[in-house]
Amino acid sequence: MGDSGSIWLPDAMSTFAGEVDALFWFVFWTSTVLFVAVIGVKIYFMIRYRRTDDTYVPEPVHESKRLEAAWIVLPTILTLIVFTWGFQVFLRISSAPPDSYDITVRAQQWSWEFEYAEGVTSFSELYVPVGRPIKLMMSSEDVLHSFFIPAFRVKMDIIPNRYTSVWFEVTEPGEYQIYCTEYCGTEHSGMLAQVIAVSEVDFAAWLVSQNQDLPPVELGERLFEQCAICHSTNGERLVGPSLDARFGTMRALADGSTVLFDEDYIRESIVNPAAKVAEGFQPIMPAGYSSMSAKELDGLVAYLKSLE
Ligand code: HEC
Ligand SMILES: [Cu+2]
Repeated sequence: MGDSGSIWLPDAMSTFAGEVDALFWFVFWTSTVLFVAVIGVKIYFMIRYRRTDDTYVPEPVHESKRLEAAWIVLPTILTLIVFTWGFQVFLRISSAPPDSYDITVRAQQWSWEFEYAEGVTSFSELYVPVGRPIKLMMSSEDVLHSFFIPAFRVKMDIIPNRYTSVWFEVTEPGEYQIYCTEYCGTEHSGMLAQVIAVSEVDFAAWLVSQNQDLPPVELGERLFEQCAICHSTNGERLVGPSLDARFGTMRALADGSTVLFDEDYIRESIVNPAAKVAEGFQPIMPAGYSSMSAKELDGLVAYLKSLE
């Protein structure tokens, strides 16, 4: 996280973040000046015209055309400035440059999946090259989520059955926090990811390294990042059961029966989680993993098998 921003705003690390901030400060300071002026005059009048004598009857006040014109014209000008300025910034933020690099974002309770043009996918880390516009096409596999990168001044709802998109261009290499900012269930606050912004060269190298065939256990370990919000591998009970040292043991199921925790059971638990529900847990594991490739499933099975 860029922690060196002011207490008001985090560091501005995208090309348009400065424009958003400028507008924010304009609205902030005009509001502050108006607030102080209105309250100040009010307090002055309260004291100046307070009732000091029970018999005193003040002169009736008559309208002042000049004053009325002023408080109609000035706020109108101010709101028009904020509107035209805001609309310009809004247009710039909402239309990605045509030469953007596309990344697909899939949100799911409670993890992020990023898929790059080259067919590479990553979980919980969004790699991007610095100095190049990045466009994200985002969708949800289940409920409402919202994608938020404070340092880039980027925020957009992610809605089931519909695409939304944002774009940004990062100005400096570094790591920046991604949040989900739409309450989406128990582990909503843990639905986090990092932007890893690196140079063009490093990004290309990263893509190549990801494209290499990984040994099954390593592939499984990487895929497991999306499961880790619900499954620990150290015995800790999260939303789902811990998955270490399970292989070859008997599992108690909610319907009172038992099942051997073997390759078949792992596979079935992933592609059809509702088929056998572990005792003491809610059947809330997402059904979306049924679209995993055979290779990915093999990797996950190999990884879970390898856990001591
Ligand atoms: C949203 C939370 C959630 C996510 C994400 C999730 N699971 Fe689960 N999973 C559960 C819950 C809850 C159970 C227990 C209930 C059941 O059996 O359906 C479970 C059960 C399992 C079981 C059976 C465990 C046992 O001890 O019987 C396996 C294996 C499993 N999950 C693997 C995975 C893998 C692999 C992933 C990632 C690809 C994953 N899960 C993602 C919640 C989740
Ligand atoms: Cu969410």
